[in-house]
Amino acid sequence: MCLIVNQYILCCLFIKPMKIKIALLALLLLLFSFFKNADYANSSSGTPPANMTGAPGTGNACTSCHSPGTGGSGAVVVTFNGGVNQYVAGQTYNMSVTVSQTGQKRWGFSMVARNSANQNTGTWIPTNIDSKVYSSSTHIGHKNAPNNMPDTYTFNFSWIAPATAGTGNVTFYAVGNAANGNNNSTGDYIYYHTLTIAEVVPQPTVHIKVMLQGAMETDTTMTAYLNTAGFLPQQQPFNMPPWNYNGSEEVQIFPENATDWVLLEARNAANDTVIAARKAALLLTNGFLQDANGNAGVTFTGIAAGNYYIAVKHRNHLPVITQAPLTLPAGSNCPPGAPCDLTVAANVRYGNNQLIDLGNNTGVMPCGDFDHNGAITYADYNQWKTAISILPAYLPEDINFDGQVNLSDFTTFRTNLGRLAPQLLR
Ligand SMILES: [Ca+2]
Ligand SMILES: [Ca+2]
Repeated sequence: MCLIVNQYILCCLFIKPMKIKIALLALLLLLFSFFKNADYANSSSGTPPANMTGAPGTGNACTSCHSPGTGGSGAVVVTFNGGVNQYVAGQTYNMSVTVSQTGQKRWGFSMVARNSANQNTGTWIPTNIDSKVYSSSTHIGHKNAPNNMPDTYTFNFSWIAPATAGTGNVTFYAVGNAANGNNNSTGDYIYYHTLTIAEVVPQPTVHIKVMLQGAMETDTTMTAYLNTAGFLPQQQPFNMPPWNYNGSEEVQIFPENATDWVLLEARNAANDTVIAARKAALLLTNGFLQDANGNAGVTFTGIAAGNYYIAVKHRNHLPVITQAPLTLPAGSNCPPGAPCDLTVAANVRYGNNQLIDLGNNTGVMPCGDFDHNGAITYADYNQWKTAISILPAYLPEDINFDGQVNLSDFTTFRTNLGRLAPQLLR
């Protein structure tokens, strides 16, 4: 007598009694093999097995079960970010995997993302019921392999790039199965595809507008006298207490409209006492800033794109800080009145107390903090008094930017006695 179970033919006719145990054992082995195979096919259509993506160190073992496996006319194609194969740390991207082969109708895939050290990187996010994350979140693959979809099928999902910058190139290793949907592992074809994407490290540039009370030449313009007179230092001047900033910012030829140097701080959005980065930059007569290299705006190094409070410090004016964190990079300019416009009191922390309103909707940073301690006091007055009559130069006590220290500086200074910067800037 013979039994036909799947592709197996089990015969037990004419078996002698002493061979019954052996025959039963053989039958059990065949049944085990059948159920194991059936279970495997079933589980693979539910979720693909791990480590079969073709990534280095893993097997291309889909073809060990699916046959013929190779030699098909189809393909699997990984698409990242609409074909823009670049990413920024921490950002979320749309991805897809398309498996195709004319005549086939059931579809599966599995994929990993690896850095240049072949370590899994980033985070998979399924966005549809046809895909799932598995194998300790390292893989994304099909869920209940879609069936009765002729010729091609596309899986869509998302991938979140690693949180911090510096990962570099990331390679996606994908395997696709173009199956015939016969509920068995026969008649299926396996394809592989790798796609490498490059990391882009954004330039966290900010565009800020500020005005210095002592430098105002008109209601809306500051003087460039210290520049035209040749007094501006070519190297940034904040390499002394209390700033102790050792940046290498240097200008060979100043733009004609340079007023002075300022020091910017990017502060942590979750804790505004934490300084994430600093940069010295040039303040122009129209209130905008530019980097020492001539580029518009101020570009920080060593920090990722994101949200930061921005503080602006000057050698003899009280510092200010933005009311809210700004998102960096921040476009190509600072539109009038936007949160980056620190001539508007509403955009400055305690702005109505910190800025001096010139009466034309322009708020300016108060002058007179000669000793740079964030407070305008009699200590500043005493310092000014002893600085009178020295030769013209780049002087902390020269608050009206004419290169000299005399009564004209005191006239402006005395009205500011008692003013304080916010505690976190002192
Ligand atoms: Ca002071
Ligand atoms: Ca002066």
